[in-house]
Amino acid sequence: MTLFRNAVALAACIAFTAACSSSAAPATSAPAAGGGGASAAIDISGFAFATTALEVTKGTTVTWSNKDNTTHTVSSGTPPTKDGKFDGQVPAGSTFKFTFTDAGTFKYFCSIHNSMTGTITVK
Ligand SMILES: [Cu+2]
Repeated sequence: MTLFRNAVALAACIAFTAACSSSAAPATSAPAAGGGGASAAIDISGFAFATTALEVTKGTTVTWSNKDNTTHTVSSGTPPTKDGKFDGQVPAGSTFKFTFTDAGTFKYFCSIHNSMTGTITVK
């Protein structure tokens, strides 16, 4: 009887541990290897990137938030040519994230509205 009860307690403990560790994982975003794990945010509003020139450190994750009622894209390159480094479609109310792991100057634009441009400088 005691043995059975211990087995139940052990099973409950394992289940709890598993549930606990799986729910804890997404709560904090672990920094990518070699990165600083910093974050930055850019709003997309009024058919423009609110911050057109942003300087970040290597490993920073930039999140673009589309506040407009239409879809935009965050496409690396200069209009109208994408260079393929990143290319996110951002529906109204949605976000796009990209982590900059290499130093350099990264120009981007909206491939739907080519007048929308921005630059991320990674140091
Ligand atoms: Cu757009």
